[in-house]
Amino acid sequence: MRDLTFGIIKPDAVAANNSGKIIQRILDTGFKIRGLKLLHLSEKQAEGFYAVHSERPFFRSLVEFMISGPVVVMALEKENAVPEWRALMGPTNSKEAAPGTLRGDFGTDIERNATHGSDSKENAAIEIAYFFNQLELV
Ligand code: FUP
Repeated sequence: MRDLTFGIIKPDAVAANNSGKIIQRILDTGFKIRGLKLLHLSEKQAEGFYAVHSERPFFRSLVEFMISGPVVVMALEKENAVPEWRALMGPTNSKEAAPGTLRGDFGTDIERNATHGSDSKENAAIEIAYFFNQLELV
């Protein structure tokens, strides 16, 4: 069954001109792009998106990073989209991510890790709805 997941190309990867390479990898891995846009998040948007982490020590720094430049937000469709997208990204910490994964190839550390991906179908639906309305999904 084909599912949707939500992804972000984060400010580090956009600033390094890696968006195109990352989108090509996404397509080459068999995802269909159902929604795509370039945004510069406001502080409020970033805080809301990461609200679940608001009590964590890294929250402020994460929000500052996420608003430091434009991001690309994406709704991605594939069979088992949530685990497939997380596998393509690799582990959260880019220092531990293998070459061939997006975080391994385009990220730097646990904060500047190039991409975001939903961790469940339920959160994918919430995160897609946070950034896209129905008319923006093909
Ligand atoms: P993931 O689901 O792989 O994005 O990872 P988490 O939900 O654990 O973390 C959410 C975001 O917080 C990650 F993108 C990276 C960031 N983070 C830090 O900046 N520092 C930490 O110590 C842990 C996570």
